[in-house]
Amino acid sequence: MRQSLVIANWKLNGDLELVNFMVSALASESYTADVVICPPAPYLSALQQRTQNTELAVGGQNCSSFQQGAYTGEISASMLKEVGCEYVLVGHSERRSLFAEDDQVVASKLVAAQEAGLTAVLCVGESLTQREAGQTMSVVKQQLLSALQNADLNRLVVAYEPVWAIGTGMTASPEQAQEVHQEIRALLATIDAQQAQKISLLYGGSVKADNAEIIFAQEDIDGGLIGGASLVAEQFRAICSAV
Ligand code: G2H
Repeated sequence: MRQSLVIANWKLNGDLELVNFMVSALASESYTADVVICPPAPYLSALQQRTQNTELAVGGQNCSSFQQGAYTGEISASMLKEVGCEYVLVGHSERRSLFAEDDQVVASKLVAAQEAGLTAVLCVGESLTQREAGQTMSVVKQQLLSALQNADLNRLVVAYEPVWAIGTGMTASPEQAQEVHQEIRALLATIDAQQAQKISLLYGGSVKADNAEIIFAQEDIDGGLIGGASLVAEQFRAICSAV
């Protein structure tokens, strides 16, 4: 049986007040799923302190592919680990499109994350143009396999996030999402058939309290990567309980 997982991706949102508020709002309940919060990096330590003695875990939204050195503005995976992170997102579409992260950069960040002892949450997904051109599976395959060349499948979560569904209010139908998740699991099985059955696969893209349950009910979907709705306590609590 796979571990279900819900990850909050706050992106460039939130403050110390939200850290305190969300921990109080979430920690009072218990969930079947593991629940992870990825705030902006300056709030990681505060979040780690507030979540001690709770079941909530902490994750980073990004890490450097470098371990240390003259790389102004970068944050290494081992630094994330030291301040209490267990997870880090790698290859989110906003990093790919807005910060020019290509498959090679994503692959090196993923290795850096795993070498530091973090579980890498690899994000993959096609644009609307690519979906309409019938390229969904080839894009996902390219992003997935290029990122996993030197990866440890024991420290891996994969999030399928169709770019056209991110923050747009458009969600993939449960069938569309399941089709791609099934394909991702089949691709993982070409690397390691046994481990592929154990890797948690998440769906992301405009997941809300009212669509979470039907998406999470799909056979190969083990939870979600949640953006906008993770900033609203009642929404996110309901999503965590929908797994
Ligand atoms: C996709 C998702 C979180 P949202 O980026 O990673 O954001 O739920 O706002 O679409």
